[in-house]
Amino acid sequence: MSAPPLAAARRRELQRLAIQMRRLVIESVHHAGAGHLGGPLSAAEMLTALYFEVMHIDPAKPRDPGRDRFILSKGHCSIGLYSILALRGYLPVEELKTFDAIDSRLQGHPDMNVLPGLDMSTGSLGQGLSPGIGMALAAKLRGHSYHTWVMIGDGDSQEGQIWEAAFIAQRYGLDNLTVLLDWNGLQQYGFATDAGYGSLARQPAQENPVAKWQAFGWATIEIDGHDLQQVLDACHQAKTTKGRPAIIIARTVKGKGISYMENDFNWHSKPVTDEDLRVAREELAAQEAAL
Ligand SMILES: Cc1ncc(C[n+]2csc(CCOP(=O)(O)OP(=O)(O)O)c2C)c(N)n1
Ligand SMILES: [Mg+2]
Repeated sequence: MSAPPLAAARRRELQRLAIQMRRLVIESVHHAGAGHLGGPLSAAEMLTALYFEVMHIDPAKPRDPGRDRFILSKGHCSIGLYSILALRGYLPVEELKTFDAIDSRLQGHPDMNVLPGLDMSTGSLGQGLSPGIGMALAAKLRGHSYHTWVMIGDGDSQEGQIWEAAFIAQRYGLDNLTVLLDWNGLQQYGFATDAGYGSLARQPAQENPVAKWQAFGWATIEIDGHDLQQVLDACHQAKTTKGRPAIIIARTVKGKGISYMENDFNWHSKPVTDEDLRVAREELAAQEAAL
């Protein structure tokens, strides 16, 4: 089942927000002198859709018991989440300049104890889905109608804990839980496909996730994770799936939006030079002008 089609003006507005988010990510990492880039950039449309269109949330009431929950299991992409939270009004955009500084609320990995609006602290890969299951199960047991959304990475889901969680979520029929897999095909490093490594060659971050999640009893929805309408349709379909949890398997490009970062694992995490920033701003401005 599809979501109502976006009006053209609204689609442009959301696309502009995704571009703004990308700009904030790069500016913040440039300012901090360190940080992750590729993963936040591949998640831009999904985070924009969730925070501006899909989730039932109110930035003025970040602890409202009825709010939808969001967990960024790939917690190293925190600056993407902080940027979208800032655009949505949870924190001042100016505060992004404190990213990764000592005593900042915006640590390299999300800390729910210091920043209202975060539903879980994450950063050690593989651990975000388990608390999501707790939240979804609690909603069922207490008769709450909120929905729980968890974003995982393909490298993140190489961790065994994800699969223990996947198994238990279908066991409890958690149809109030949706996972978004940012399937960008890369984790921290690239692949040595042959180069003499033989059986020790690094494998792609996650192969054939559709069959794997189906085997674990989940409803699967495959999309282009950079197409906002597809993201919205998938969220709608996931939310209306009954009797089992759903996963949105979103094909994405790591580093999406900045030509020299796309599909290059070197930009997983890297300082941004003044020249890098200049080129990135220019490219994003051109994308914005073309909307
Ligand atoms: C348990 C654990 N092992 C290793 C790391 C270091 N690490 C940080 S990000 C990352 C790769 C994550 O890849 P993926 O989930 O695909 O993220 P994305 O491509 O979206 O950035 C690794 C290995 C970690 N944070 N936690
Ligand atoms: Mg990845």
